[in-house]
Amino acid sequence: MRMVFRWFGEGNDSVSLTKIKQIPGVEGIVWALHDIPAGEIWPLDRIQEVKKQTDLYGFHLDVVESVNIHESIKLGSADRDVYIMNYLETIKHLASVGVKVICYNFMPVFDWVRTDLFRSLPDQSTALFYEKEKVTAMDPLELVRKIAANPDYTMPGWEPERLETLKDLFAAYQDVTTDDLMNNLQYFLEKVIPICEEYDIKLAIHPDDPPWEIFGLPRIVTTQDQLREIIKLVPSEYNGITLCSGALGARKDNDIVAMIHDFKNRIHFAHIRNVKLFDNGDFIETSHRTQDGSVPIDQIVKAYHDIGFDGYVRPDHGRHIWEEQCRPGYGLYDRALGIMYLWGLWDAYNNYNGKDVQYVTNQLEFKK
Ligand code: CS2
Ligand code: MN
Repeated sequence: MRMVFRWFGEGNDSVSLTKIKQIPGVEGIVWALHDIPAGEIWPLDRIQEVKKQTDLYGFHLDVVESVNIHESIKLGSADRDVYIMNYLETIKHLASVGVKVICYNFMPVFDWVRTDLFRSLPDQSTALFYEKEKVTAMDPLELVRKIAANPDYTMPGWEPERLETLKDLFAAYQDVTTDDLMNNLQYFLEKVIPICEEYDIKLAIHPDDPPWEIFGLPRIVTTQDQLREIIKLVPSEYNGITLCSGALGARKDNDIVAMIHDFKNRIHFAHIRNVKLFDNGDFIETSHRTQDGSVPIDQIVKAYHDIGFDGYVRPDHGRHIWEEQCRPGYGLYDRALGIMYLWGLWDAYNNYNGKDVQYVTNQLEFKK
């Protein structure tokens, strides 16, 4: 596995590249131009600027997360081709700096949804929490009103400046079924995958988080069956998956180990993290360690090891520990601990024992 670490960019992340460089075995940065709205072309000079910054540290930029999909593409609206053309231009620009994998998602309206970004765990760390009942009971338009009245209620994706758009989007999705959404994904992939093949960039769809229907919006990336359907939409290895153990793991009936074996050649990016599930459907993110949550991280790493996985891996969300002030889920400490757990498992499965195995190491030659 090739370890990479998500970084939100200069001035946009509490974790510096210098700090990331000190985590053992990290070879690249997972990045994006977060200020470019979905559907717009990523300017070449902005991309090159990130390359310059990361080059200084010897990090590669092989993995982008995410080039977001414009809602018109997901909705199948009349203007979708404009945004697909823009997506193709962005792919070409990204190819020019050597990008190999683009992670994206096909969730209507929102990226991941949580009800509490800083829920306390018994050890006084905090983590992202999802209270099922709260979301089930929530009328999205009611929430729009609540946030408009008090921006403190904002959740990711519900930023006050987005509220008007949200209202329109809920209306637009009213009659969109899961079949429609799947067809719209197929339409998108049929246009984009040939360019991906030409420019040697693999697409990797991220599962829906949480992996079930929320706010009455259709969802198509929640189970092994749906993932199977998606990779069949366009039979090219460039049409692949970001297998996120945390997103998929929020469902008890998802067997991630089975998915790793099932989709092995199509997993271009692995997100590894743990979640603890409660009987009522709530879940909280935990440390990466198997025993702390409900997802068998040890077996997952073993499955990747068994298939000889040589793709990109990143720790996913972490808890907020040691009083770190950071973006929800994206602190340094717990993700770095997560990496060491993943390496610990991987190296143990490798049964290294002095054998000649190639390891990526950040350790520079020591100067005397
Ligand atoms: C999340 C998402 O679980 C995750 O990886 O942090 O924001 C993810 O980056 C996107 O859904 C991928 O498109
Ligand atoms: Mn993920």
